[in-house]
Amino acid sequence: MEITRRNFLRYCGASAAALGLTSTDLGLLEKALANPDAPSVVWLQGAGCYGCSMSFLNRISATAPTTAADVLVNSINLVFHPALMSLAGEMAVAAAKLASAKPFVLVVEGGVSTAFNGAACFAWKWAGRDVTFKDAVKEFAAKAAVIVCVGTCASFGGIPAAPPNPTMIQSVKAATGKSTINIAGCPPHPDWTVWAIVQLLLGQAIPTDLNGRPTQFYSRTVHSQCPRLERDEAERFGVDYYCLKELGCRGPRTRANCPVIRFNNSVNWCIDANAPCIGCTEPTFPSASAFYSGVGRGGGGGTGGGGDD
Ligand code: FSX
Ligand code: SF4
Repeated sequence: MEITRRNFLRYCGASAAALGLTSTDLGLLEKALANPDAPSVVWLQGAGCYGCSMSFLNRISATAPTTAADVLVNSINLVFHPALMSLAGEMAVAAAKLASAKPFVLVVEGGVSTAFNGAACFAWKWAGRDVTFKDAVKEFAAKAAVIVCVGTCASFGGIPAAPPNPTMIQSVKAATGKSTINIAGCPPHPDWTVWAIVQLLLGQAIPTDLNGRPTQFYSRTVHSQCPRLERDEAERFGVDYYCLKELGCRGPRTRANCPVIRFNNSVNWCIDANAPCIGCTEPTFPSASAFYSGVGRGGGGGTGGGGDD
C-alpha cells in the first residue's frame, strides 16, 4: 500500500500538545517522513478482541484528520494491517515481507498462542500453506528494528492468557525472546500508541519501566492522579464522586495516566463513569482484578503493578 505522509503531519500538528511534541519535534518528524527510507509499519493481530485497533481508530476519527482512512491509508507507511489494508491474501503477505527487507517497526496486537505448535491461531496462508501467528510473529520479530506491543495481550498475555489458558497464550516477548515496547491497556489509549510510533520515527529513545512500558505514561499510579483521591468511599455501585476502593478499585496498584488523558477523545474514563479501575495496564491483568474474580487470582507473570504513590 503506497502511503502519503502529509496527513500524518497534519494529525501530529493537531495533536502535538497531547503527544508532548514540540515544534522542533514536528520539524524533525517532517524530515524523517520525507525520507523515502523512513521505516514502514507492519501491524499483526493475534489472540485478542481487536479493541486495540478500535481504540486507535476512535481517537483519530474525532479530530483532524477526521477519518481513519485519512491517517492510516494516507499517512504513516502502514504496509500491513489485517483489518485496514487494501491488499488481501498472499499479495498482502508479500507486501509485508518486502517491507521487512528494510528497517521497519513491527506492531503486534494480541497474544501469541503457543499450544498445538501454534495451531490455535493462524496469521495467513503463504505458498499455499497455513502459517501460524506464532511463526509469523517470530519471522517478523527477528527482522524488526523495534517491536511495539499494542495492548495488554501482546504485552503480557492479558485476557486470552487468563487461567486456564488452554491455548497457552504468551506475550510477544516470551514467545520471541525479543525486547518489546509495551503500550499496555485493554485497550490502550490511542495517544500512547501514536506517541510511541512518532518517537520511533523521530529516532528518539523511549524510556521504559521494568515491564517495558513507556515511563511517559506509566510511571504513576491511577490512584495518585485520581480526582476521587481521599474522598469518602462508596459502599455500592452507581454513586457519583465517591472513591471506589471498597468496590475493588485497582487504581492504587495500576500505573497509567488515564485520569489525565481520559478516553473516547477525552470525554470520560472508567472511574468518572463510576466503574472501578480493573488494572488493565498491569501484567497481572485480568487475574488480579475483582472484576474477574471467578477466573482466579494471583497474576499472570511480570513484575506486578507496584504500590500506591
Ligand atoms: Fe487485548 Fe487487543 Fe484487550 Fe482487546 O486485540 S488488550 S483483549 S482491548 O483488543 O489485544
Ligand atoms: Fe480513585 Fe480508585 Fe484510588 Fe479511589 S481507589 S482514589 S477511585 S483510583
